[in-house]
Amino acid sequence: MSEVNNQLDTLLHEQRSFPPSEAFAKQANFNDPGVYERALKDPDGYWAEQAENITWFKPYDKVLEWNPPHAKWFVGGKLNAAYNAVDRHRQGPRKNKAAIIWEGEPGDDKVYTYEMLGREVDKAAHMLKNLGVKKGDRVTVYLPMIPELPITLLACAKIGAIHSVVFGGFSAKSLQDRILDGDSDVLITADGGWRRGGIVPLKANADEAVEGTKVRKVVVVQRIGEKSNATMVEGRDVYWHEEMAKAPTTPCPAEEMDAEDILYLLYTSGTTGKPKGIVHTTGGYLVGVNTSMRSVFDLKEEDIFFCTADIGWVTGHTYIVYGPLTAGATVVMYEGAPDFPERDRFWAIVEKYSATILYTAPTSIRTFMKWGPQYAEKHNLDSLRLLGTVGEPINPEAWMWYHEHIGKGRCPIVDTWWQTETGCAMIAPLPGITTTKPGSATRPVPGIDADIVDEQGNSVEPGHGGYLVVKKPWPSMLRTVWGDDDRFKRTYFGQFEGIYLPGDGAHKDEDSYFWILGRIDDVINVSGHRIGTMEVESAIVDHKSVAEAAVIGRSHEVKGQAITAFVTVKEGIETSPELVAQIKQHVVEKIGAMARPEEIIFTAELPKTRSAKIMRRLLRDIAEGRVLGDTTTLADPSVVESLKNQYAHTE
Ligand code: 6R9
Repeated sequence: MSEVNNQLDTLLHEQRSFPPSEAFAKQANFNDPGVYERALKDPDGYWAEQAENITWFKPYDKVLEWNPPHAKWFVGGKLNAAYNAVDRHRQGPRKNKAAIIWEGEPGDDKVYTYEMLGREVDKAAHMLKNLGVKKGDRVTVYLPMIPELPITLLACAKIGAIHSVVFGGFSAKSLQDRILDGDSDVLITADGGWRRGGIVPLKANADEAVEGTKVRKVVVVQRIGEKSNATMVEGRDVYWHEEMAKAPTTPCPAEEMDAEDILYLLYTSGTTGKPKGIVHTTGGYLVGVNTSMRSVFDLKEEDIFFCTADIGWVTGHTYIVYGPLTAGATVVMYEGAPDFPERDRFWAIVEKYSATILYTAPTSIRTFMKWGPQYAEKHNLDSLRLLGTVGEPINPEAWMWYHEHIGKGRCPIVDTWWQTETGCAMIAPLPGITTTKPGSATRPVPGIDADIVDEQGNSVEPGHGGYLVVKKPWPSMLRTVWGDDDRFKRTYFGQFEGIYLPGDGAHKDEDSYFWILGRIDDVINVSGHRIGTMEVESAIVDHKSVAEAAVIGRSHEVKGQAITAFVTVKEGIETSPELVAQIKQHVVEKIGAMARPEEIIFTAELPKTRSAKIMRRLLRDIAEGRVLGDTTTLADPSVVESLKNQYAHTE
């Protein structure tokens, strides 16, 4: 936990606190502090109450069946996620309300009302059926942030197919791994995506990825058109717009799904080289995400919710698609980069659509800080009333900057801790109740029994740190790892019996507030993206000149963490700046740009213990320029001296 202790000093000196304003508290959906106690005493009752906000085709018989570590929520209940996200709103006063306001990077935009969205989802659902997709089939989705992305997810949900979204920044190889693991035979992609005016070659990656898989149909959305050099493979590839034109325009009936039927898979990095397919089911997930819209985000009928995440990550699944839409909200979805064409793009979007809630990542806030407040000052941000952050710990300075320059001192900030595995926000303020402290995600939301414990699993006293754990099941929890239930049990429930271990370290302050300090496993959080050290190491070792590699995350001013790779080359290979560039590029090709090492340090040997374990802690100390800790277990202490000199050299 050396990582954890490093950050503690700064955090422990954080004294500022911000109680909710009277006006905000008065109008908040959740403003009775008694809700925590009630939910803790009777979690099933609390969740049953929340489940009333979801439309069930058939009511459930039982709230929870818990056979640790396997949970079944809303047992026997039948429902459909797309019906809840779209169709039920088409029947009432929200019919002509904006569901999705989409803005393309080049400046094009489009508004879908619930009725319009519903028609598109129906057509896409028919299209998938026409292509032979059936209930339970996995559909892999590799799309840019265009409306066809949420439409595809909802169309899958409508017919009971399981979507598996792969972030557009992932390489062909990563896409292929996920197609193979999910065993899917249909891929939805595009002829490219826009990013800072350039074209992301999604189709070329897709072509490479589907080789050697069972994929029989590739549906291609034309986003780029003429400028794209994507090619179509006869018999396998079809255009989205052509297939949609063939689909009937009649409503597509919503498949009646069991509460525990799988809604989606989403892959996330772990401590081994192989990503885990996190399994989310239908009933519990929808209840969880819908609840957090009303509690943590205080969602109101007239809100315009702008979440800057990509739907390729869980934040987009939950807070662009299923959360806002099941709640009948208007959500803003932006295709591109925050600095295209100028560094004020987010603020221009907030102003243009009068966004009321903004949800973004600490790494973005730190980038905006670096650019300076003048970009936000160019725009009228008066519409904003609530701000949120997610993805990594937010440092108090970034929190204060967000508070002052974006929230103008009047918007509460909800720092939301959660994971792909948890489905929705778990530790976060309720903005009408909780006094916030910059840098703290505050406390578990009602219905979530989280704690910080020591090695033995005992709750730590205020003023101490330990492992973050969740002691009771919750509706939107992962159900298993796709195809590997043992890994699910080992990874998440292996440490403490029946208790969920997220893999984060945390500190409890005198008020029992939680301060999340970051990963305690071999996962690096680069700009809010989880990257496994093993995945990067395998990619580096795969380069023909490399013998061995050790990868660590070091602290980075903007990205939170950056990847440093220590590399030994094969006999007879000369190290050179070209080789550095080659290895970095190799990682990009194997995994994706977000995994590109910040620096490569060549070394004759890696520091290892006498039992041949790489001493990553030492490497991290070297990379962060700290005085080295205990090196007595090191097999060859001279390795460290030479590494230290090397590192000083690269800076
Ligand atoms: C939603 C999401 C999960 C990991 C998680 C933790 C880090 C996320 C955080 C946070 C401190 C927050 N994390 N939110 N750390 N404060 N508010 O990001 O999911 O991509 O699965 O990442 O991100 O380390 O374990 P995911």
